[in-house]
Amino acid sequence: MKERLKIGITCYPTLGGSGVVATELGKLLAEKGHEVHFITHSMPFRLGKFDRNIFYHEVEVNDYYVFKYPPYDLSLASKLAQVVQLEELDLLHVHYAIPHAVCALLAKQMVGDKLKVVTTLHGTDITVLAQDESLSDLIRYAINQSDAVTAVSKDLIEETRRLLNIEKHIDLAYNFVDKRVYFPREVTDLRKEFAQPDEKILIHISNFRPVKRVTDVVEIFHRVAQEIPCRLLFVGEGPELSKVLCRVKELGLLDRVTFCGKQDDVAQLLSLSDVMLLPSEKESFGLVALEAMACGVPTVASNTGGIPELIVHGESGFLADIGDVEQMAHYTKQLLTDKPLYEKIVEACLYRARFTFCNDVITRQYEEIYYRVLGLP
Ligand code: GMT
Repeated sequence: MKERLKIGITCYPTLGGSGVVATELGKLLAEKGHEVHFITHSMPFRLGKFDRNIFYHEVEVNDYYVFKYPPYDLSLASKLAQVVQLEELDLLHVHYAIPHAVCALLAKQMVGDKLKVVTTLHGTDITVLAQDESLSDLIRYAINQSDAVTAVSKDLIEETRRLLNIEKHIDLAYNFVDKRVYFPREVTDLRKEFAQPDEKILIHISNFRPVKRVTDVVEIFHRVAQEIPCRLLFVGEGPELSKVLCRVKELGLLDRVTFCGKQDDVAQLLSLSDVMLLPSEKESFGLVALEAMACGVPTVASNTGGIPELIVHGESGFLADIGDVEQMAHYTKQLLTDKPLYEKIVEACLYRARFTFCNDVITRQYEEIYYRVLGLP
């Protein structure tokens, strides 16, 4: 093994693709022998079992009475600096430019230049926040001052350059899945709890934010269910949930739709599904579609952001214009009725998840970036 590194990781530790990627990466780095310190406001939800190479440092926010807003960012910067010094960390890998990269840069100013900062952009920090003029200069600063910046798709790299007028090199590091966790599980008994043997299962997993266009999922399902016996599983929750529930009721679909709420172990639910629906307005990568792929479930998605880099239209899933629920329903029906096509696409999904977006390849890529910024051979 090359030199063992001491790495600090900061992310949003609650549900969400960026938190999942950051946590899984940390676990894989620890498995490879590196010492990994998570520095977050709460325990990352996928951290799981004890590992002697993994440490967790909780950021506590001081809610002093003169503060109108408790200063989380300052508490984080201060905690980062403390942990770096105490544990002699080599680098901080922060997920999201705002506020995490800014906090890491402040910590670097406090402890000295020897500390390196690697920033990973996940999407909304650019596609939403960078459009806000009150933040764009700060995001540009965070990116330009980081020792290395990575983004989860080529599309996100281009968008970052375009929106922020940035020339700095940005490394492409796609999201990944751990093939030991995401694989087609044996779920015959569990499947019986959701559908009859002759029924197909469609699934949607998200945080139900407007950007996910979850009501489109209902529209697609409505069209498919008119021709094919099927059921729909919703996993996750968020601001659009009540709107979605209303539409399900309006269309008289309540008895065919299951709301599973937030779930940790989605590999099981994916494995019992036939098609994943992801009609998002924007998706810098679409981790959930990769998780589905790895479980042998093709996705019908919108042709937006980084999704076409993950799903090759007609080969490993299907893509349609944003909001084109007719076309998405058409592709879903095609998948559910054309068995040879379905099997061919499932095989392509499994191959792509296992060999292109797999944990070994991407973890190695991140390690190379770490060694590069630290000037290690
Ligand atoms: O999609 C979300 O709403 C959550 C968000 C996050 O920060 O976790 O997801 C972003 O990062 C994921 C991991 O890199 C990507 O797979 C998602 O596509 C991206 N979401 C958007 O771009 C809307």
